[in-house]
Amino acid sequence: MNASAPLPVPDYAAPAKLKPTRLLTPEQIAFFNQNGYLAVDNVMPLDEIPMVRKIYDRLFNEDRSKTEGDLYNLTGQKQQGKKEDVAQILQPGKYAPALLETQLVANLKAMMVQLLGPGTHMVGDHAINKPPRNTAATPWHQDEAYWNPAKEYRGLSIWVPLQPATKLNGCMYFVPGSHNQEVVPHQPIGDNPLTPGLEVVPGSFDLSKAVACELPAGGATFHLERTLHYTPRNQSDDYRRAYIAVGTLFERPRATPRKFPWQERQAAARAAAAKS
Ligand SMILES: O=C(O)CCC(=O)C(=O)O
Repeated sequence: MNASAPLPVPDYAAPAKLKPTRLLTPEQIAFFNQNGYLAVDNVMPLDEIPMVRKIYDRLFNEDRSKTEGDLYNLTGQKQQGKKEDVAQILQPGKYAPALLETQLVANLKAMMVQLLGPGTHMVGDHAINKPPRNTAATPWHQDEAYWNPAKEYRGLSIWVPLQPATKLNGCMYFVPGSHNQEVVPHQPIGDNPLTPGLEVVPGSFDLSKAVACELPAGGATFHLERTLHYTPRNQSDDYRRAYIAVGTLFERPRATPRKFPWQERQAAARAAAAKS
């Protein structure tokens, strides 16, 4: 393979070679179905955390020249030579296939099936890394606001912190029951269409019932495609690392078309910036 050829996307859906060592309880599954989210204290062997962290940190540092094409500043415009305030790598498994061979991923694949049913498979992963004392939260959003408005989905994300996740360093917050809503109006973060991230238009949803999910390292939160969620900025002196696995039961054309004007604004702004 030529050194600059794009790396192939791994077969995320491939059955795990390892048998799951942890599964969800019927009570946890019932909680997820009712609330649209779930927090679990431990989804992986604790002795695997240092290895996963090492791979993770390498992707954002030593291997940055390889991951650059999939590395974004989620909450702002990427600037040459400037570190991201909220750094995101799409498909880290493409750059570090060893991640997909871990007991962690084997466990998450089994848990996805428990939550959404047979046929559910992993479709991708991402990594969101908040540097110490960063200035940006990941604002309130629904994941489906990022996806194709011509399709309907049943999907979930599993968010795994590689150090304890707290209110201070940026744990996940959810609005219980918000998975039952339609996709609410979103806009690019800060209303800047060159920002890749999205936020709920301020005032368009009642966030007063939000709950924080603090977790030990190697725990996880689970949420559906419409569950409203957010993480605050990292006020600690360490990185706040999260590995995220995405699973799908189905994605199919919608009977009624919809438009996500926020995506159209972003596409138009990106095209104009590429021309100038
Ligand atoms: O890690 C974060 O800051 C946000 C994570 C998130 O939005 C997600 O996993 O869907």
